[in-house]
This record gives sequence, C-alpha cells and structure tokens, in this order.
Amino acid sequence: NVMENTLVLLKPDAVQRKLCGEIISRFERKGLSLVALKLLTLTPAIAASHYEEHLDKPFYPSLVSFITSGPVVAIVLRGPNAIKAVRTMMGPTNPENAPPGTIRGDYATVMSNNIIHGSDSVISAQREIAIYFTEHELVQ
Ligand code: YYY
Ligand code: MG
Repeated sequence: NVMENTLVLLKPDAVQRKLCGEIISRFERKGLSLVALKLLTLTPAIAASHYEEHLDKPFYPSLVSFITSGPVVAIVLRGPNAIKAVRTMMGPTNPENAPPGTIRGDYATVMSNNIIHGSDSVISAQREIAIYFTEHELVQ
C-alpha cells in the first residue's frame, strides 16, 4: 500500500445543502486522515485552473459557472491508496449510475450537481493540491 494525498472538493451544492459534515464523516470513518481543509469561493481563474483538462468540453461553461456559484470545502485527505479509495467512495461521475452507498449515489441526482470532486491520479492530485494549499498548510 502506497501512502497518498488526494484533493477533495465538496462542491457548492454540498455546502448549500449542509452535507459537508456527513461527507467528511464518511472519509474519517473509512480511516483517511485530514491533512488540510478550507472553505473558499472559487474565482473563475481558480476554476479554470482546476478544470483545465475540460476546457474544450461542451459542459465546460456550465461546470465553471456551477463550481464558482458558492463556497466549496477544499480538503486534502491522506491514507493508503487514498486516491482510489476516495474515487470508489464517491461513485461514478453521473449520479444516475452511482449505486446506493456511494456519496453521489446517496446524495445526488444529476451530473451537473454531483456534490463532490476527487483527484483521479497521483499527477492530478499533486497538481490540484497545489492550487488550493501551500506546502506549509499541509499538516505532518
Ligand atoms: O472526475 P469527475 O468529477 O468524476 O468527472 P470529470 O469527467 O472529471 O468531469 C468533471 C465534472 O464535470 C463532473 O464532476 C461533472 C461535470 N460534467 C458534466 O457536467 N457533464 C459531463 N458530461 C461530464 C462532466
Ligand atoms: Mg475529474
């Protein structure tokens, strides 16, 4: 098992619906550790940096509009294979395909409001963590 850091965003719908505590609680019960955490509203520039891989996609304008629509919670979680563990707990991107027991399956109905982001690889985790946190904001 490889110890990994991964970036989670609780999206504006999660904050607005007051689901942050419940979702963070799931990751804590799983055994992942909180390494950094902050509440912030994304600027268009931060949103563009976060979602640069999707710049050419048809859903990009609505995605940026949604992710900047209210505060998000940015979290760094750490644990054995944390990247895959978080993605498995999140469920598929489209909540219609997300089984009960997953976060998207339990709390979301449509892809445009799917509650949570989680890094999908070591490379993207490193890139995304650096968007939100400086090195000294990560606890040891
Ligand atoms: O990593 P993940 O969030 O599961 O999905 P991505 O394919 O990276 O897409 C990012 C984000 O974009 C997704 O969470 C919802 C939105 N989106 C969309 O609105 N419509 C699509 N067809 C695909 C993605
Ligand atoms: Mg993604």
